[in-house]
Amino acid sequence: RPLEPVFTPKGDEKVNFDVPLNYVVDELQPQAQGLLNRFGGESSSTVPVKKIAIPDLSIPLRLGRNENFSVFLPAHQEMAGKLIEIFMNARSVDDLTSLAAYCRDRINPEMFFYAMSVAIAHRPDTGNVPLPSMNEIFPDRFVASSVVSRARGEANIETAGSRKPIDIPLDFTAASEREVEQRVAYFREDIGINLHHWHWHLVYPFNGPDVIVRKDRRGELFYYMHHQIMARYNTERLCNGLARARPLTNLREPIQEGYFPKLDTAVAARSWPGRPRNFSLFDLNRVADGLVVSLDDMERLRDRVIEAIRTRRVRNSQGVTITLTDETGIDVLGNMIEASSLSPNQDFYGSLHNRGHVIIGYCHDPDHRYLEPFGVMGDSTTAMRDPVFYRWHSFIDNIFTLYKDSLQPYTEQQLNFPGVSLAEIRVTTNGGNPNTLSCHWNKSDIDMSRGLDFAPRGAILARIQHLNHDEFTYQFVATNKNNKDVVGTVRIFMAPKQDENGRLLDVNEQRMLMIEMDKFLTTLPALKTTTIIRGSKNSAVTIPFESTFRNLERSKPQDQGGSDRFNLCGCGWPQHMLIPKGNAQGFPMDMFVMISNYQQDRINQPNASGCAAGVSYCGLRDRKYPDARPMGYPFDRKVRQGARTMNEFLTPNMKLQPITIRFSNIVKARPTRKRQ
Ligand code: CUO
Repeated sequence: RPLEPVFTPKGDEKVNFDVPLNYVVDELQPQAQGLLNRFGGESSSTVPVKKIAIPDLSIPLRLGRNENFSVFLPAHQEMAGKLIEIFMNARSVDDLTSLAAYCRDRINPEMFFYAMSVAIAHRPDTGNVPLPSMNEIFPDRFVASSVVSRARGEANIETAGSRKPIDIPLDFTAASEREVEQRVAYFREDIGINLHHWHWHLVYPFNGPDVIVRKDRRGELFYYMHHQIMARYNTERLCNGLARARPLTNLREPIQEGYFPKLDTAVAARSWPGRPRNFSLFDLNRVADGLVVSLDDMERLRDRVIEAIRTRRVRNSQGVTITLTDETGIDVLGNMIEASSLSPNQDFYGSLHNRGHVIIGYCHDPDHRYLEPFGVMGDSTTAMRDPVFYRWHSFIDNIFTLYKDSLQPYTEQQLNFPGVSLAEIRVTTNGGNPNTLSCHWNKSDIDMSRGLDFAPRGAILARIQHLNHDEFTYQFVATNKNNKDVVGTVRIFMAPKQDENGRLLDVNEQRMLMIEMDKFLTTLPALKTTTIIRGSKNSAVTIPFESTFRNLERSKPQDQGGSDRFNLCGCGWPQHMLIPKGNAQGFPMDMFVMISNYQQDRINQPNASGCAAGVSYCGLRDRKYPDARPMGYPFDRKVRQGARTMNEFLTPNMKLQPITIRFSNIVKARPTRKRQ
């Protein structure tokens, strides 16, 4: 039975956890009874915490309380894996609560938060328990250190009701405009995008007990979700007059792009290291972190993976050769390249992608002589802030493309949906020109109070400037000439028309930049022409605005639609970043719509329980990926020979429409409500 949250505090209600005395850490034992009495007296309700036999925590306790934690480090993975297993094995939610109370002040806070979040996201009895928002617990991973210290100051001077939000202007990021990469900092440093990425890796851990790793098409989803990040980022670059990201193919060439994060870690009380321009990668020799990996090793792993793709044959860990088939090859490669524990042979193919994150994340101190922690590339909460993330993932994506391009292109017959045709497609915004979308800035608040130690109670808001767009509506006119009703899957994508030099993109280049916008089912009545209408907010790619920024709904109780219920849906592209920024003149793109035959798309399974937002990039909890086609279909393979343009690629059930995205450099107001 899904569990209701243990308690739902209203506003600033103080809840006391009645913890067994021996759970209090040794340093506080002398004052333990006094402390428990004091906090117990302040609270309006009490949650009893059961006393249980505590399992052996020696492995997770190996990481100090004040060290940085990252799942990319093999040693940390092992410790977190053990802790996840302990949390997964708790016999009941009461036992889990008890374990949490015991571990909270003992285990490294970041590892505790990660392992507990993974357990809550995967246990059958915690399906309805909201996960706390990462940006509230560890705001230092999302906003500059100076903002965090101003927040602390504000909290100490002003009482909860009279605190003003700390305004963070847009240019308050990691670089000045002298750095051209700064033009897309609004994307790289967006809180919603970074939260999505962290959440994705939480839902799809690459290591740990089998029940949390073994998921339907997880390797393919690793490929597809990151491929979509690349398509989106490259489109943003083109909007801003920048060339598409260059793949980091040559590990021995200095990395032109530098990055200095301006973040401090509260846990380790240190700054995140930066990387100067034109810095080089080195062999890693950090024995304490369990990381000994050379550039030679990386090249060897790359060559082995490419050889497997070229021959379509993979050597598994038992020495048996397995074939990469059209159906499952991409899934095997995703697990092998990332790598996850589902890799057919980690000894031989290694962990190309993950090692890349750490070799880049440690390039400032490759042999640990300065005792420096990893840079932002070493952690999934922060990696997307750094321009080099996209160069690395462009390289990884190219390897997947090498494989995908070796498959037979879809034939016209495979792509068509006999009897179904699309006559007209368009998008409209309220009061705007048809087929013109509009972007602008918004300001929204995040609450940092839970992440500030020793701060007085009550909300402390940071007011963030971020991209947003006017909501829009799709309208498609479709005809079904069959003499029976049919169900179709509507697949919506869009891509830029021109490259960085203003030339029209070749059809296969444009295909690689196709951003998924939405996917949904529609019934087309027999022998009729139908108008299909769909709102942009319903996108299968995104999660609602309130999942990222909570100021609008925060004060409503959960049963009246308050935002806590959205926490369940933490994985998903943020709604405010659904469309690229465009530009002042109007950025030209092609919108593509296809209606495919649901009979060939369907997966027979019970409906999803609970949250189904953000499904395209995140899948469904405890279910198969709800679309039988390869992810990215119909653009995952090269277009067939003879189709030289996107228009020539179309079959009657598809349609292309030029659209424009216009950007206004203004901050539009959003209504805000104060948290009570
Ligand atoms: Cu998501 Cu490289 O996998 O960051």
